[in-house]
Amino acid sequence: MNITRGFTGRPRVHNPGLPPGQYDAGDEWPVLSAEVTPDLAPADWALRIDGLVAQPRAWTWEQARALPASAYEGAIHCVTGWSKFGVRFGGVSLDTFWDAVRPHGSATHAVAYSHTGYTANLPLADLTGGRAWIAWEYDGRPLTPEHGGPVRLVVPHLYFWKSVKWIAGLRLLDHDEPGFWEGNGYHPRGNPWEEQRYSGDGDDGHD
Ligand SMILES: Nc1nc2c(c(=O)[nH]1)N[C@H]1C(S)=C(S)[C@@H](COP(=O)(O)O)O[C@H]1N2
Ligand SMILES: [Mo]
Repeated sequence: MNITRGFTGRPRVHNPGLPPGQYDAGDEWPVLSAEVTPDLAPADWALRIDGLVAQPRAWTWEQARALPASAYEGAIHCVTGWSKFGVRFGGVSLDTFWDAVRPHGSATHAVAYSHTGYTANLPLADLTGGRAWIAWEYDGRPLTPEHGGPVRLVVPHLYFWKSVKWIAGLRLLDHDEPGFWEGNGYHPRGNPWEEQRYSGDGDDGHD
């Protein structure tokens, strides 16, 4: 064992679930919001999916809650450095919504947008295959407003800035269009395992 005198941080235990350059936030769940937390009641919430789809449509809270339940259990990774393990988000898989709207073959990317105006761009491939959720529960409880309640997007295999809080909709496009952070120098894809923090980091933005 290697002990460094004067080192006051938490013990460094090798954790294979920790992407490069990240630390384990433990029980902490920091709040990161670029905007003021909106006062959004479930009755005022709706999700709209449009753009390059066969059947654009919107879901109210009641309609979304009636869809088959799906949960994510695992880790989340914020680009500022913290990762959090053993989180549990409950909601509906985005695949269920794609089945309803039927994306065109030409759709390659999505812009996810918040009721506040915050946006994030994502390759459509990162939002399919059981890797993305529309979530309203955390640890079996309603998602709190500061963490995106009543409903947020959860895309845990990418940096958490992609997981838009107070999600209002997804628009499918045939090209990539930078969102809020991506337009401010962050990476278009944001894969934590490739350390794609800033534009130009890591590989070309594909798997
Ligand atoms: N609407 C909205 N969604 C957002 C953000 C934001 O500022 N506004 N911040 C992003 C960032 S950088 C992170 S790390 C996570 C933080 O979620 P949390 O506050 O629940 O930890 O939300 C993401 N989604
Ligand atoms: Mo973040």
